[in-house]
Amino acid sequence: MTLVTDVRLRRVLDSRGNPTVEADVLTESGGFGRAAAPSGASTGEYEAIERPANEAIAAARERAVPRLVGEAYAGNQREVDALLRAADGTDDFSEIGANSAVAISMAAAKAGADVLGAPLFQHLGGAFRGENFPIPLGNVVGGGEHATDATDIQEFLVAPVGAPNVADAVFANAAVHGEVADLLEERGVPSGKGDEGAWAPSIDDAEAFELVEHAVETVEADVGFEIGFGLDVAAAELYDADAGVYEYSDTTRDTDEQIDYIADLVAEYDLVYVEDPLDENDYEAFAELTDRVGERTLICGDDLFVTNTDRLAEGIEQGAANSILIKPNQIGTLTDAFDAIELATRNGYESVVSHRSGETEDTTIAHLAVATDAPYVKTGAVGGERTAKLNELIRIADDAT
Ligand code: 2PG
Ligand code: MG
Repeated sequence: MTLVTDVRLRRVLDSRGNPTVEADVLTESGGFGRAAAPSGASTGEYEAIERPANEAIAAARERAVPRLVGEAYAGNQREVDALLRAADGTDDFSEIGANSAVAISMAAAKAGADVLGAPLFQHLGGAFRGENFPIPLGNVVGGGEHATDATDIQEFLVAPVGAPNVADAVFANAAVHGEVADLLEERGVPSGKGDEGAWAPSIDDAEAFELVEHAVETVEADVGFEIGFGLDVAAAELYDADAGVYEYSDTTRDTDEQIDYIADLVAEYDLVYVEDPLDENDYEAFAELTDRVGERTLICGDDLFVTNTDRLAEGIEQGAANSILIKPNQIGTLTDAFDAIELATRNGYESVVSHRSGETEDTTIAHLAVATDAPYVKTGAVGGERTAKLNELIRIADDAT
C-alpha cells in the first residue's frame, strides 16, 4: 500500500525569499505526503550540505528518485532513508543536497501516515506519549546572524514552563513578544524584526536582558503561570579561533571568561535553557560549563552536535552539554534525527526539536516534537512560517483530548 509510485520535486519560496526544495511523495494506494526543507543562517561547521535548490533537485531526480519509485515503501522510514543515503553516497549529502534529502524523507513520512489515516505524530511513534506537551521556546528579541545591527546574542527566548496547556503557552509567548514591542515604543527605540520574527532593535545585550525580563514579569502577572527565560548564544559566530576569544560589540572574552559570563547569566536570570554558549569545536569548555550549571539548566548543543550521532557520542563521552538540538535538515533524514534522539535519551540528554531561521509553512517539526516527547520545541513566537508550527501544536493537543 505504501509503495512509492512518484516523487515530485520543485522549488518553493522560504521565509527569507530564497528558493528551497519541496517534495511530494505519492504511493500506490493514493497516499500523499508533501514537505519542504528549511534553511539555516547560523549554520554549524559540521552540518550536512545544503546545495542550491535547483542543483539539489536535479541531483536528486537523477540519483535518488529512480531508487525510490517502485522500490521503496513510504511506511518504512528506515528503508526510504537508507535508500536516500545510498543514492547520495557521501557522509554529508553533498551529492543530492541535504535539502532534497530531508524534503523527501519528511514527505515519505507524511505519505506513510496518510495511507494509515493517522496524524504524522502518531505514525512517528506518538501513540504512547504521555500527557506532556513540548513547551514552545519563543524567540522575542534577537540579532547575531539573524539581523544586522542588533544584539550579539542571537536569540532571547521565552519558555512558558508553567503553562497548563500548549495553547496557553503559545499565546503567552506571543504576549511577551507584544509586550517587548510596547516597551521599545515607550523608550522610543525603533525596531524591525529578524529572520525569525523576533524584535531586532539596535540595543546591547544588557538592555535586551533587562527588557525581556521586564516583559516576562508583566505577562507572568497577567497569565498567572511561570514563564522562564532562555538563550541561543550561537557562540560559534562570535568566536575568533585565531585569537581564541569571543568577540562582543563592547568587549572580548576568552574561554574562561565566557564560561564565567554564561554561568553568571544562568544565576542572575534563572535561565532554563542555554543553547550553544561556547564554540562548536570546544567540547571541553562545554563540559566545564555543564559541570558548573548543568544541574539547574539545560545546556544545549546545536552547532556543537548538528543532530549527528558521532558528535553527540563524543559529547556524551566528555560530559559536554546535557541536551541536543534536533534539526532534521542538519543531518538529512528523519531516521538520522531519530537515531540522535534515541542516543540522547539513552544517555540522559534531553532532545529539543527546532526550526531553522529560513522556514516554510511545513509543520513536520511540530509532529516530531510531540512524537518524541521533547521537553521543548523551538519555533519562534510570531510570523506565518512560525505560527504554522505553533498552530499545528494547538491542533494536535486539541485532537488528542
Ligand atoms: C539556531 C537556528 C534556529 P539557523 O541557531 O538555532 O533558531 O538558526 O537556522 O540560522 O541556524
Ligand atoms: Mg542555535
